[in-house]
Amino acid sequence: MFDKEIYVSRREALKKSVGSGLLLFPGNNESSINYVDNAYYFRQDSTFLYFFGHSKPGLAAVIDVDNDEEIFYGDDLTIDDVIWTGPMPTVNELAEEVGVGLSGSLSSLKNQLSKAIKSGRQVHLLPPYRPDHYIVLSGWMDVAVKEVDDYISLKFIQGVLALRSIKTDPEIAEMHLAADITGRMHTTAIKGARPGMIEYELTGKITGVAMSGGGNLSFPVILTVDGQTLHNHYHGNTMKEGDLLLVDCGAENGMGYAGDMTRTIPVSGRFDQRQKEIYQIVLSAQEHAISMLRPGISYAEVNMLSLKTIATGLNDLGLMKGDPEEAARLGAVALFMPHGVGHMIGLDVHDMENLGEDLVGYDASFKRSDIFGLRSLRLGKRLEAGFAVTVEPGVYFIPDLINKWKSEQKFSAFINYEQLKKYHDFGGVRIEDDYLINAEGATLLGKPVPKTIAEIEGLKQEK
Ligand SMILES: [Mn+2]
Repeated sequence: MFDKEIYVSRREALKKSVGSGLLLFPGNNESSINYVDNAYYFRQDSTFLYFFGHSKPGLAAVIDVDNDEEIFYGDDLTIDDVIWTGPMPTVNELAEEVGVGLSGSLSSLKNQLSKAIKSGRQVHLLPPYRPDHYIVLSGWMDVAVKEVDDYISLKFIQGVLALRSIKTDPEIAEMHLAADITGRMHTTAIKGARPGMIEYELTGKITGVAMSGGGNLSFPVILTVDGQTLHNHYHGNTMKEGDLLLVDCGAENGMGYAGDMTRTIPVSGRFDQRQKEIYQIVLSAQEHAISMLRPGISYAEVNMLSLKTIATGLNDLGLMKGDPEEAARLGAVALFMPHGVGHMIGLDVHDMENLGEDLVGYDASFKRSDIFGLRSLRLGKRLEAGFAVTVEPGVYFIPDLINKWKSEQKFSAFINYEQLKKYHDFGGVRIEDDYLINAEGATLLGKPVPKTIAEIEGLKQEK
């Protein structure tokens, strides 16, 4: 955990920005896999972690802004619990560790909340994202499940967003650690991939690297020879000579901060000519995007210039034609890159998306596009110093999408469907790194991981 004072000052700032009412922070509970006592890996709610530090199930907290009170809730273990779990600090001790003066049981939380609601006081909630949150909140607040959403508070959301968007020095140090573990997952994958191996064998190895860093995966591993399928979680293919392997994975470290990186590598150790050409286009798009990172630039603009770089490269190969800028703006490049160039990252791999993707990524000056491809950009607003973002352009050849667009002759002024026939079996390339925006530009999070064609081929030759 961070120093107590960090949690205290975060809560002080939040109280000032919300101004009145009761702020409710439900921690996460255990979640069962196939019977009650067999639970998934426990992950604390990120906002609870941010303001109250403790990563244990069965906790909650309230900030009563009107009376300037903070109360930490949970049930102390009984001797029956201790037999199974070992001794644990009391709820009062947990509260003290993060500078909270008051503590109580979960039944006293229920009393406090239902009383507050009956007397007409304002209770602020963040949007629940697990089904059990609704049941728990309905019980605590003594309102119907379908009424829980009525308590979601834009003021609370915006207060949390404003604080968590700007990464402070102690958080940046954690993010470097998370990116370093993530980098080790990638060097393991680059060195380990070889013809004859099944995707799950390598997935298991890099999952082990994440866990050996003291935390866990920050999201389920994407490791596939079918890189054209964007969120491919199937790991049953055998890698073959000539295949490209797309690996998009990340670790979260012991403090819960996430890394998220992608490398695309030749299974056999050498890119062929066609792979080199596409890879180089994606790399140029990423390098171009990185060179633009600085406070004040909008991520929508960074996205647009990445698409333009891709269109220029594909024009040179004869796969696209026409003006690259127009191709990017109108949405023609979405055939090859149907996702956005990146997203915020922090305690969540898509940071704070539980608070609302548009609230995190857009604001009054930047509205989400409704054009296919451009609308998938998760972050469009202006960057600020302290933002942590991913930069992840890609080029994919998705046969079903190509066939559909071709049959409609969609964007036929920009796309050379005849030439594209030769690329249906290509797969996809994505390259992704994490950057922190600072006053002058941006800093890479974590140590650099081989990325150029020469670096990746070089690392694959090492024994
Ligand atoms: Mn990502």
